[in-house]
Amino acid sequence: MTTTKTALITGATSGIGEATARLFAKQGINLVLCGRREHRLATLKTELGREVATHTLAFDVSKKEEVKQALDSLPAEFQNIDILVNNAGNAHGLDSIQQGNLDDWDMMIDINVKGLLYVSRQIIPQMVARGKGHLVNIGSVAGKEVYPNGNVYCASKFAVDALSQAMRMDLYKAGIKVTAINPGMVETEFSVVRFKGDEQRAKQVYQGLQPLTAADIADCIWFAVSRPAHVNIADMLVFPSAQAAATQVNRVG
Ligand code: NDP
Ligand code: 8X3
Repeated sequence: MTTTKTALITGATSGIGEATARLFAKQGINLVLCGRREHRLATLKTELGREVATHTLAFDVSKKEEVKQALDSLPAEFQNIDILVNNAGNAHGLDSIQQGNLDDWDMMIDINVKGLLYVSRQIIPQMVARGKGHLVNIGSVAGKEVYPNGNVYCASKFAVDALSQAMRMDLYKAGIKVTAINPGMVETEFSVVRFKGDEQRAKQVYQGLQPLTAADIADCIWFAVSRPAHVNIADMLVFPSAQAAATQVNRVG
């Protein structure tokens, strides 16, 4: 007998999270979609709700009380989360350590690290109680190596890398898999957010190469979560073919 699974995806309103929601819906996975932009959540609910049961939750992952309130409000049929995709996150700024903006630093640590922890802490106990579940943490090449001016963003993703390893150690005996997916350059809203809405500067990041798409990373996430029960994809580092390391990018033209 096959039972329908339910996935909770943070940062489902754009980029990698949205692409993952679309792919999961095609695969018949019921969805809890999270993000702050309510109009985008509503649109996704209308669209994907035609394919699978879909619930949306608008909250800021960096606000402890909001996280608790939102996740406590899940209707009974969405309370058993089989797959948690910890994807919400962004870079804010690309400044040297001596010129960094403290508010940018707070956001990156609060969202990328503390947000991932708050959501995970709320969801993991029901996985432990049921003896099964799968956490997919979206890290980055920036969590494997640092690059100039990447400082605090890299630190936040190194923390995600550490937490993925630590979660695996704490949870494997409870029957829970933990996967880290670490993308290189993916063209999403990521660089627009990093450069505070400067679309021209964001475009330049991907000039002269074919970057990954959000759908490429959704494919990797789906690969990881669709393995047989005895297989855990622990860690994936995924580059566009034109990238070999954080600072090694082959641009043409
Ligand atoms: P996008 O900017 O397209 O998506 C970011 C998502 O995170 C949005 O859905 C946004 O939703 C959500 N989010 C941001 N801040 C918060 C918050 N405080 N509370 C709740 N949700 C939040 O970027 P990507 O899809 O590229 O990024 C997704 C993940 O992938 C991030 O963790 C990023 O670090 C990682 N990554 C991206 C790479 C890239 O090159 N693009 C490479 C490696 C890793 P909303 O604004 O509605 O809240
Ligand atoms: C996002 C990719 O290269 O800006 O994590 O760190 S990068």
